[in-house]
Amino acid sequence: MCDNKDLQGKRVLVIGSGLSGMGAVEALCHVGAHPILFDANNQLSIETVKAKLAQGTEVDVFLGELPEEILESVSLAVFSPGVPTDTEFAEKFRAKDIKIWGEIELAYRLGKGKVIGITGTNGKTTTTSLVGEIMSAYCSNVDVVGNIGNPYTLTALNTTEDSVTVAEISSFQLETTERFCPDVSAVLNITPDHLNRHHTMENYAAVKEAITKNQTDKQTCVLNYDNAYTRAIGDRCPAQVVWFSSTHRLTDGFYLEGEDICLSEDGTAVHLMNIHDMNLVGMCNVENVMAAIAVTRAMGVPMETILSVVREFKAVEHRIEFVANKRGVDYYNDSKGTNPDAAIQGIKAMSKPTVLIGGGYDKQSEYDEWIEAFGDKVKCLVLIGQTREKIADCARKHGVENIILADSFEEAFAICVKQAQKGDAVLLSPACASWGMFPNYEVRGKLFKELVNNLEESE
Ligand code: UMA
Repeated sequence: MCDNKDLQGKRVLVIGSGLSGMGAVEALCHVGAHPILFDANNQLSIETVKAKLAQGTEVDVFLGELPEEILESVSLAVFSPGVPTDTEFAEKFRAKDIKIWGEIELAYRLGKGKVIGITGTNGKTTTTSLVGEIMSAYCSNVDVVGNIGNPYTLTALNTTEDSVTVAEISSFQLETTERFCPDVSAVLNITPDHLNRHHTMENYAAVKEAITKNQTDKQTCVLNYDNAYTRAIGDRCPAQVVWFSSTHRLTDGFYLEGEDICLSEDGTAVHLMNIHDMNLVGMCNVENVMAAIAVTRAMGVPMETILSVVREFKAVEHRIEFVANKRGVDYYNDSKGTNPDAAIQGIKAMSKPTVLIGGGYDKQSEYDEWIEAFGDKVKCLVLIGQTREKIADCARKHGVENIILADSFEEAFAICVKQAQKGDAVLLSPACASWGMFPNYEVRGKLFKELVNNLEESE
């Protein structure tokens, strides 16, 4: 995998000074390349950007406009995930035959050992964390990296032949892969998301499929049998496919029968575990668990080890996370419900009348299916952000009457507290990204939890 020598002495342009870009700069310095860092945000200062790097990291920083002559001196650019690849800016690189890699391609080429790559519209973080915990119970030297918030480039250089890297990979990150080839890949589901970046579902699904494009029949790809897009990948996939399904009794693969997760292979079906033995709620999590079992089994982990970790595993932060019961009301943080499909899982997991906070950054999603999933569970819909009017119109069309628009997150929360009565639930599951109001969904979720925890027990 390793072409460190190819990078030695090379000038490499890194675009974006966020988590991913900083990881790329550090890794490039370690292998003796000369990174140049560019960020389009002219509000940043060179000093603050440099201060984010480890001491001794040598890098030239350019902000705002990229000087044209830089393109003459580089043959490789590393784009951060948030930088689109179908723009005039990216075209300039292709016109000059400058290769465009991203975090995943760079780190993969620098790393050693086994690699697991997990993608999908929803469930990536939960599945990646669970796979990480199962692998850690089986072997040492496990790194959990990627979209989960830990740049792959920061761990790749410390890996050895015995290492296992578990990477959560977004569609943004897959756009810039070239040779990336995980030993085990998984595509959990593909539903509409990020259409402002990928434009069509076909483009989006094709980018997700890239996770398996370089695999061979000695490697494994875990796919969801219930999703039309992931099922179609099975027809073209170069790897051995392992299926999972929560709606079909498969003759070959992992499936749900009543409340039991089962495995059928070579004509024999075995019961693995009851879904009530896990500490996670919602059908989405049953699917995530089946995918994680399939992935880790393909990595050779004994089933007893896998199941004992699954039984102990708790929900990841911001994913249908129970925060507290205050004044008889249950508060749930599903800030990671950043698209309608994820938010459908959030509302489906509620069993009480619910006051729901929705809205945020506009990714040009459609909200009908999400609102249809409310049934008669949502007693009040509190809307925030850029999409609040669009969602309100859609909700009215579907007969939702109690809709309140708020100007800030704090105001939305105060409305929820007023609207919720003893025995109700308040759910933050916005169906939208947080951008525009927050830097990311974590900050939004943490603010929600802080507001809940600051509530007095009694009025
Ligand atoms: N920038 C430019 N030009 C552009 C766009 C951005 O210079 O055209 C600059 C911005 O000014 C900013 C920097 O790039 O300074 C931000 O880069 P980024 O948006 O790629 O964010 P990072 O901090 O590098 O974090 C990225 C991922 N972010 C996105 O995909 C938007 C993180 O995923 C990921 O954890 C991290 O790399 C490490 O891999 C977050 C995310 O929101 C969690 N992911 C999306 C999702 O899950 O839906 C895909």
